[in-house]
Amino acid sequence: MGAFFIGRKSYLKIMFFSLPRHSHALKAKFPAQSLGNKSLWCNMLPWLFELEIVMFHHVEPYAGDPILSLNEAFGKDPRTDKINLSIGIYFDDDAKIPMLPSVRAAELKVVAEAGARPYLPMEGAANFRTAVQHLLFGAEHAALKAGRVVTIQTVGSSGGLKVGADFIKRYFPNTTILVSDPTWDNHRAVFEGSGLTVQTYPYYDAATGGLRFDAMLQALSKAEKHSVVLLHACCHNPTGVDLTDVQWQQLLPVLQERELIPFLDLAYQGYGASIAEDAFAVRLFADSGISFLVANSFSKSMSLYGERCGALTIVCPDAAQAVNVLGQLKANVRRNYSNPPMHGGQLVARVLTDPELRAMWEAEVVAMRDRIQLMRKKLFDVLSAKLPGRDVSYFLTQRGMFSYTGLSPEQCDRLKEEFGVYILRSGRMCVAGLNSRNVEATANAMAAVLA
Ligand code: KET
Repeated sequence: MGAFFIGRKSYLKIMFFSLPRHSHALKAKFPAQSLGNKSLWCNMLPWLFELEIVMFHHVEPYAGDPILSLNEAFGKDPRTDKINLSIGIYFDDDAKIPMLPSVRAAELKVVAEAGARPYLPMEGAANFRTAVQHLLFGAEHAALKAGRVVTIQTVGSSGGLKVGADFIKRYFPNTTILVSDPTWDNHRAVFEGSGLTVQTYPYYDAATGGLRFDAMLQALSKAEKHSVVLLHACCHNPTGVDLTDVQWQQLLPVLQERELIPFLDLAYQGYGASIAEDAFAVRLFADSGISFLVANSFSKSMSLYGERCGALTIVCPDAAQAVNVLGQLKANVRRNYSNPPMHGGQLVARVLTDPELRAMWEAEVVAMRDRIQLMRKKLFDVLSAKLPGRDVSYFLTQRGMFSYTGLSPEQCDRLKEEFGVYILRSGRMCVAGLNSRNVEATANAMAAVLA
């Protein structure tokens, strides 16, 4: 008998609860003829004990997510003057997540008309999918007319990225996905989670706060054929540094020449220049005839974070391939979560297709974008007055919700601990969390840690 000791209580617990539960495994491991053997019981107990007590002993602790965990820490911070610039959420000037009037009006109509709640198809609601295609490409785009574009409704654009990543892994199993250096932290997690190899291409220039465009082109011109290139269509996360239209045009032939597969992430449509202009890369690529993927989101543009409204679109070479691609996307959805939820997508479809609500929404997006711009300007004014030797003009040139402040992780920690100002340890600040009451305090805190 091995050295295995067990208390009377545990022994009884195991006999009563574990034996019946594991009877199949028990019969296989200890054949009936050995039941008369005394030592059987001594062998069986540690085995049962292991099944019961140490089943998940190899499960390691989760270190947490750099964005979501910081946002949770903010929620628990008891200080009343704390400032949340961590997560990519647009807050209004009262530090509230807005319920956009256009979306609210759409919701009242949708709820008034709502009937039974059947399952949606695997690919989502038809009216949502068509509305998304028109938003991305313009209603009259030749690629839509040719039937070579497929769109599925997904659980946020995160869901779109994940379904797209699984699709890539299945049909280009040995390919590499190239992401910008740096990128949204979750890109790497999603793509590695699908079994893909993730590498980076040069992007952000820490010296100038701008783009290393030549280095980016050079790296991509050497990439392996059929590598996937993740590109932020607008409002780059975390840097706020975007390609100009001319740079997108210069990038296109490199992608074509190397037969690379672009995967556009369009999570901030409307926060850059305008709803249409922010889709410039999507439309340019579709015009060119190349095949590519787009994951887009309504979390930020319609302030519908918790409704999880997004889509995955794949532009294919022709209509016949599009049919098969759509079929495989549906199969992927079926084996993951079966079909998307209904409510949020119907709000989005209503806002996009009702002319009055659409006009309201477009004006609301302009107001959100303008307010962020105003905060950028205020931050710049205070900081440049306080730190005359330091160039903080990047706050004015970077676009969208984020700016890369260049603060070190230790300076970010100090901001949080001493001043209650939460920005990511990478130095990313969500400018959309600033308002007329906290912008000055933020600038003062930044000046203090930078001095
Ligand atoms: N892409 C990018 C570039 C992105 O910043 C986000 C969210 C998403 C996709 C996912 O959005 P969804 O709600 O799934 O459609 N970013 C913010 C929130 C987060 O990390 O989940 C952020 O960076 O703070």
